[in-house]
Amino acid sequence: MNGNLYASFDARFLAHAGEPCLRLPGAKDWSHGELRARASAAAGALAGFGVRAGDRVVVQVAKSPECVALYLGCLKLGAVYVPLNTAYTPREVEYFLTDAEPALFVCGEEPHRDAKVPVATLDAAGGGTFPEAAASAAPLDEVAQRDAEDLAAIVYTSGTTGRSKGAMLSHANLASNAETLCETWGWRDDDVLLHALPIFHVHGLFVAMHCVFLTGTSMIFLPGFEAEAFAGHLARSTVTMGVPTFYTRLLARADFGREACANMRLFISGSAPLTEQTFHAFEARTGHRILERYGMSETLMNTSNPLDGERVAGTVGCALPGVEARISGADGEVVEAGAVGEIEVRGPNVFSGYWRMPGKTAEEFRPDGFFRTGDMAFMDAEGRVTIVGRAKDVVISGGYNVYPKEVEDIIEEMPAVAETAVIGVPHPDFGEGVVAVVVPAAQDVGLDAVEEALRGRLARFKQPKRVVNLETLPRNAMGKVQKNALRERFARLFDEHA
Ligand code: MLC
Ligand code: AMP
Repeated sequence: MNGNLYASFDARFLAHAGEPCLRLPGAKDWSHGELRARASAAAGALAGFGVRAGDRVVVQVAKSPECVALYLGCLKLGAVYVPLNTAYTPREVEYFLTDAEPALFVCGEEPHRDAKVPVATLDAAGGGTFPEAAASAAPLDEVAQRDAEDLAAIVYTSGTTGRSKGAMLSHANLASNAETLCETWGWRDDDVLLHALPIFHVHGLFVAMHCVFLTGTSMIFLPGFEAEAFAGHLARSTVTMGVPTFYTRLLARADFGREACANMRLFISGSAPLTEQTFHAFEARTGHRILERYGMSETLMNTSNPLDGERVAGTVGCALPGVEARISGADGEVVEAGAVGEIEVRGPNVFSGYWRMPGKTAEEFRPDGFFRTGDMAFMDAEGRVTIVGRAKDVVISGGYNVYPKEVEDIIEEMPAVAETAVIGVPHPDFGEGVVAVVVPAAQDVGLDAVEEALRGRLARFKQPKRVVNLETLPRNAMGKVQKNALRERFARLFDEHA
């Protein structure tokens, strides 16, 4: 048996060859057969660039059907796919290239730097040296033989120390999670997924697309999320997946309601907390109870509210079939039902470790194989999980993780700044908004000056949306900055936009 995830997709692509797979508004649809042919061509092109099974391919390109073919081509060839957020600056990308040591870097345009790594391009319109190579290379017909435990992808997640860690995901991790989700969410033969998420994170790349590939169904494939267009496409869709910002932006439209959702059977939310307020407002407006699930790059999906049973607002549901979840106290002992602790998970979905970081990997796993998520939660007697906060210092803005340490390190290089604490506070659009609390060296420091210091060094979504000046930062007896006190104090900073 071939453990290559692509082998499962290949069977569905063949079986549904004549049916649409990627529905592309304004352009010709790609059938399953066409996607299969494009994946083989991409695999052939990768081989032509010298990529072999086990090699990493770092990809930082705009969302396009050609990028989907590139991802599938990597799998087919047995290479390891390493997606990067398109918002990352060249300075940020440099780190990933050094760390991943890829055989090929596929990017939107030729980078202005000494290429230490072979480069190919793939632009937003599907042009570039990679598709050119794919058009002329001999397609790869064979699906590379892979062990299920072999690496399929490395997904970078930032670390609380500021250094990004590559979560190593195997074919087995991806396959087991995809199968479980299709089952849990009752994927139907006639389902049409509305896909507006980016495809450089696990949510859009694996959770959403794999449900389609594993069932031979189709998706309306949008380049990004724009509320009006999205609402329009719901009429031809049955399922969608989004971050909570999708739902708050839909609700902000007075013309959005039951009529737009008449064809829909399921709205799924994840990557950030869905507030009870949004859950109830969405139900009142559309009649749909959003199904919230919980996961992360390292573990793929862990828990889900039920398809048929009660979906409880503010909870992320129970552990998925085959996944074990438990709540542990600071001492590492499992706590009783209802008590808050760190959520730990174990199962075929859980990654094998961080790329070339055995020390970090060992720190995050318990001796019995449970992975420490860094999320604080409680579980009721039925196993239903409610996330209440995070043990890790991370802000989640519009579904993107921002690690304060990374932002603080650069702001503190500013001569005008004595010290800073970067926090996340409630934001009506992004759920949490990044705020820099700054102790100025002399005169107050403005947002402009901070933006100037961060320009080109940090992705825009990580940059503070507000800067607040304080004479001192609150500290505890140990000298540690009390971010909770700051979060409380500035909790209403973005209120005026509500
Ligand atoms: C964009 N901007 C953001 C932002 N997204 N700022 C903070 N947080 C964000 N998430 C900024 C841009 O830098 C720009 O700033 C301005 O907002 C407008 O940019 P845009 O590109 O027009 O934004 P928009 O398309 O409206 O994007 C918002 C969004 C997008 C919510 C649609 O962020 C998004 O698609 N988020 C999904 C993230 C996701 O897929 N997460 C899954 C991670 S996996 P300026 O100032 O330059 O104009 C995971 C595991 C799991 O978490 O469980 O799923
Ligand atoms: P990432 O590292 O980008 O994969 O983000 C994973 C993190 O997103 C998790 O550790 C959680 O903190 C958060 N997350 C994902 N889904 C949910 C959810 N439904 N509710 C609350 N937080 C979530």
